Amino acid sequence: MFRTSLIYKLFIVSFFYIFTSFSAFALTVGFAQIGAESSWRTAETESIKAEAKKRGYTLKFSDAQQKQENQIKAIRSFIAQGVDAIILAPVVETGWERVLREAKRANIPVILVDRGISVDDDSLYFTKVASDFIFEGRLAGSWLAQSLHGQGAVVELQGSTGASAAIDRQKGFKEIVDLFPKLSIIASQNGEFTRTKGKEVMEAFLKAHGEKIDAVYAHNDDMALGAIQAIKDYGLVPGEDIKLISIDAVKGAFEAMVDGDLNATVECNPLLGPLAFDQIELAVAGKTAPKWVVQNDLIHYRENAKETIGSRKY
Ligand code: GZL
Repeated sequence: MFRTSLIYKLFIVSFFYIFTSFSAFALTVGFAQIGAESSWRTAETESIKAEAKKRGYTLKFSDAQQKQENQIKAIRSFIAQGVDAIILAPVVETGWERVLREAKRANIPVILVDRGISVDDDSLYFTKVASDFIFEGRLAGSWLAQSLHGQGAVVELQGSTGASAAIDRQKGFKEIVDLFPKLSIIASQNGEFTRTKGKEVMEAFLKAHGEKIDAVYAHNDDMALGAIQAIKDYGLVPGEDIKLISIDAVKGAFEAMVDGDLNATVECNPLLGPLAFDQIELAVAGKTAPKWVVQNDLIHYRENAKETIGSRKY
């Protein structure tokens, strides 16, 4: 009697173990990515693809080429395919209610990564895994105010219009600049988070304001690298004649700091794969998560770029 009940219990436990591991193995996840506009974005995509592979999940990937309508189409396709969860990096903050209601009706949890959305009903997404962009803007503003001794003319290269990263990085930076009456943002324009557009916009700023410009605030490193090229073409020395601070802390930014062209960059970790899939596992297990899983950021300086560049993971 005793032996049979022990064997019976062992059978139940092992069956449960096999079933749960197979059910985790069988997870299929749809990832609606924005595009490949920056090296940060590429690093994020690689992190999510690598984590799916590591956990044995099937990942259906869609590159929206920066268009919200393509992301919405991808989400609808994931719903039709009956995926277990959806990862969305929302290109802009607004216009998601309808399609997220469709995902909710289909009982498919949506995990936001890297950017946020503005919806009245936050049950439309499970959680958001992202940095605090207002904090990043404040950090950049504080460094620049200190570096310029509280006075000077700043030009701003904004990220793509409507993106929460651009909206909040601008908000946080302006909060600090407004504390210094002699520090002003003399020009601010959309550089689309790309190197090419960042160079173009900086060329226009230099044409209009030339040597009046004391500093550049770029919402991401790729635009800052474009601005550096424009400053060199104009005949000025980036990092000296015009100081530059940007956000992301990608490898290219560290190389520019080692060369002396970029003064500082605020980290915005793109390696969101592990955290994103942890949230998916909570969601499919019927558990809850905070509405925002915050990535912490810090600032990196030209002065110590040489000793830190070797340890960078992206
Ligand atoms: C930030 C992300 C931004 C990066 C840019 O989470 O949305 O988009 O800062 C990227 O490099 O293009």
